[in-house]
Amino acid sequence: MPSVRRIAHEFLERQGLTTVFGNPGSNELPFLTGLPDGFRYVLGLHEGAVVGMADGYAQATGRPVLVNLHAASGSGNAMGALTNAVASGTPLVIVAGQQVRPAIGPEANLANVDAPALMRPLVGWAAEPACAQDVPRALAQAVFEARLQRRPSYLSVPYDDWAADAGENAPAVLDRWVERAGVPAGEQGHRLAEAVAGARRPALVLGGDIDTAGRFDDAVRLAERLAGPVWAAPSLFRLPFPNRHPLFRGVLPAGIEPIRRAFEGHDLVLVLGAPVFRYHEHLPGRYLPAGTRLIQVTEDASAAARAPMGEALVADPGAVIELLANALDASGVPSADYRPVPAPRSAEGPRLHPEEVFAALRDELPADTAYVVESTSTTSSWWRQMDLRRPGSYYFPAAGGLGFGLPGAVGVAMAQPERPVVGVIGDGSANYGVTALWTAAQHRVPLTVVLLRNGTYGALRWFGGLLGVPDAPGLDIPGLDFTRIAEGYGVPALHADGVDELRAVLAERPDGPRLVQVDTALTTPS
Ligand code: TZD
Ligand code: CA
Repeated sequence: MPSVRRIAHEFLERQGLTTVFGNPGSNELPFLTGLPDGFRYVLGLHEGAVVGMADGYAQATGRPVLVNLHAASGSGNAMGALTNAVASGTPLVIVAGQQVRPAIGPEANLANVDAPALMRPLVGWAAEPACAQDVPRALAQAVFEARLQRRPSYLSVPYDDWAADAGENAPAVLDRWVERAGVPAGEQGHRLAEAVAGARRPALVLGGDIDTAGRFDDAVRLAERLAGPVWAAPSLFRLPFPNRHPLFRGVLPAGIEPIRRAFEGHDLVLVLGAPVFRYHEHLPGRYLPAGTRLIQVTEDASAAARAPMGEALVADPGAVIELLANALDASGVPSADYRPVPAPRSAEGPRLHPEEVFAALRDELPADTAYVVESTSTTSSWWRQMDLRRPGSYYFPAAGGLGFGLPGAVGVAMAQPERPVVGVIGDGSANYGVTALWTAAQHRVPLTVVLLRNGTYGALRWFGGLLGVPDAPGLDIPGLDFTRIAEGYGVPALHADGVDELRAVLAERPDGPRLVQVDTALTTPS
């Protein structure tokens, strides 16, 4: 009879989960012995970076990814990063090592006392199998739960289980396949199409899920047929629509009152692939203007159930886009006239305005560049200067937890080595996931990190003003030189002194990782 480990490895191989992001400990070693040839273990030096890299990799490949963490301490280190993976619906399959079964009760060192409870409520499913023979089936469940729920799952496995005999039924799991279909039934689709076709002034709100699902171009087709304005959902983590398209109105501000204002005059708001809504700043008011009907289409049943207003249909928003685009006639606005970019603002003194940096990226990098952004005070500068027309062009920490950007960029670049990838990272944000630079160096990941150094937590200074807190301590971060930090992790780095030097450096096409630091002036997010 094969061992639990043999069956588990073969199952992962058949499901295509052969790239493992991890940081191991003693409990995990028995799972990692005898990995078949096709497996690749991507070592991260801190679990936050491990999850950030896996998140970027899974988002860019569109597939579940295996993450290997060490017991309670490693899982705990990963949890901040997991908040982002939850909000972006990333199917991470986390397998953590547990002490041997007889040592858990007495709480021997490295026993994860109640492993599933530790990870709830973040993960969609968490378990520790009741016996060794249930490990292969439970591993399969972890993979399918992550895929079906589009949420990380967590499996804790006592390390003595891996060598155990799997039992005669274990191979049955190897042939399992689980998928979902999310097309609305005829009557549901008909009603929705009628509501949309009958609207006088419809507006579209698109969430990051649209890009995740590969429906960026289909969304353009639908919008042009609707011929109404398009917003991106607030707290955006992927760009679902070309940001200079004539119908695009930008990312909705993440507050109740400004969203109501944006919808004024629309009889129908159709929200596709987003929660309603991920507000951030508390700006109270009425949710919707009087007479505005809101219909949300999402695959996430919880997002439908918890919305505070509106109607919801739990269905695949991609399938709904197709259904609606086919139901509407094709007399919409053509997409020819994309809005021009304004001249970048400049700053006083030697520092660059972030708009000058972003204009340089826009001009010097190819049009299909993927950007992973974690720079918080520069959001409005970013959208003023960028011209993103391709799917998979933009990633941002989905729950606002810093530490996704740098590792996420490494993961995206590993997933798409043929596509230019740039991390746009603040001097505050960089520190939360900085060890990912080492992984990038070891794997020679083709990636440019543009490090914006303004010497402060810029967004928090702005928030201090909003909240009437002008005197909070702990907001400045002087004395950081990321060229030396990067070199220490094995990544070549340079400091660009002016916009000409920056543009010249960005025009080069390196085949490995590099970091470009630039001093920038403090701006506000909006
Ligand atoms: N810790 C974590 C894990 N996530 C967070 N979001 C914060 C702290 C709080 N925080 C923000 O929300 S923005 C920010 C912090 C510390 C400042 C980021 O600084 P930066 O970017 O240099 O990356 P800006 O452009 O200077 O704001
Ligand atoms: Ca900063």
